[in-house]
Amino acid sequence: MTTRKILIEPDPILRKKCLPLETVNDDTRKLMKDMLETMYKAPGIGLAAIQIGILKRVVVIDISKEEEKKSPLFLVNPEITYRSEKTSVYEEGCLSLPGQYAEIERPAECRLKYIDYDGKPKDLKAEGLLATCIQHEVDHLNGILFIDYLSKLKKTMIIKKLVKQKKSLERIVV
Ligand code: K1U
Ligand code: ZN
Repeated sequence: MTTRKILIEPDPILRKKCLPLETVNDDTRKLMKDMLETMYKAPGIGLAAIQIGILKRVVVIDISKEEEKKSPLFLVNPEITYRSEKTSVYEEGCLSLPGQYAEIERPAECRLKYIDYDGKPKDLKAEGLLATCIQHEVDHLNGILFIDYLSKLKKTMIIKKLVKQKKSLERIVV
């Protein structure tokens, strides 16, 4: 398994729309294993392929706690088929927006259709953090970041901070 570099906003690739996969083969499984390793190392609870520069509709998620057994979910071509009227608010983070967090309101429950690691079609009902994480990751596949739900002022401030962070890191590395 290989860990991959995670793209940071403002990177134009993060704003692209990802394409569905036609089949799940060994290359797809290698990609999903690399994504999982990259996510665990970050650390994070989710990762979309677009965040490592691959414009395919592939997501990995693991919301298990450190003391619990790992419980990864591999989602190919995930499609949200139901969103509840009831909403919930979570403080979200994003591996492409390091150090930035904001409370985001989303449907509290959702239902998802996807293809699993073995290429089998699956259906999943989710609530709580899992529902939030699924919606955050499916947004990535459509070029959407959680900052897009904030006011223009808050969004601009976050992007400015990230640009500044990137410049100071480049100064250290050079
Ligand atoms: O998609 C991503 O950028 C990953 C993101 C997923 C996410 C977090 C919170 C709400 C919705 C979606 C993250 O994993 S950010 C890091 C994080 O949440 C975390 C890190 C270490 C331990 C526990 C959580
Ligand atoms: Zn994210």
